[in-house]
Amino acid sequence: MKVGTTVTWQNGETIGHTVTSGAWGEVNESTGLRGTQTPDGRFDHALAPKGQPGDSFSYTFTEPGEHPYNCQPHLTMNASVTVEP
Ligand SMILES: [Cu+2]
Repeated sequence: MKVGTTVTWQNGETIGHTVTSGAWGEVNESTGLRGTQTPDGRFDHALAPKGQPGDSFSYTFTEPGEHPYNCQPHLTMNASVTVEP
């Protein structure tokens, strides 16, 4: 996706999650659990359970590059957004 694109995360589950920006790594190949996480403060939103206020979060990416993020309480929830110039 291009710079300036807004991404919306929508919680489709009845438990809370977070959308927390920052590098993560050392994922265990058998368990999927990440070994490191380094929040960078770009965004950190607690997603409420589905159907409750705050169950979605939007962020507009203004810088190209790879932007990793994770869910703080769930060590297998690791992802990234790639932004092209
Ligand atoms: Cu989660």
